Amino acid sequence: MTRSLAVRTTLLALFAAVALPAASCGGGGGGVTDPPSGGGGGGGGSADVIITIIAENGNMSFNPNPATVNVGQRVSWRNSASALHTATQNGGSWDTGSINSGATSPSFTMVTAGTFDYHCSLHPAMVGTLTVR
Ligand SMILES: [Cu+2]
Repeated sequence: MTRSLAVRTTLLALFAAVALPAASCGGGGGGVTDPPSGGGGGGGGSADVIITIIAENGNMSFNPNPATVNVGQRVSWRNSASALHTATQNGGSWDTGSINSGATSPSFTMVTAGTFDYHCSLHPAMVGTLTVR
């Protein structure tokens, strides 16, 4: 009895320790993008601009590159290469996660003007630039 109570208390403490930093992190975001809308209607196909991942080929990996979009536009990356790739902003403003060959990432709404460099987290030599104006 006493033992199971202690175990439960420990689990609660662990949960709180994990949950609290995540909660405070959300407040300090101020990022370039709105998070991808979780189940917001059109799914991954609702992007205004789609950047194609061509191949693992340095600064020729993404097309167009550099790409330019307007503030408020939604951007997705479509992987036309055969391997898994990502489009990961260098400062962490967006990260598509692994995109399967032939698949399109969720769309990210660009809410801040600026020039943003990104790369593939699986192949760091794959680099691109997205300008938001
Ligand atoms: Cu890659």
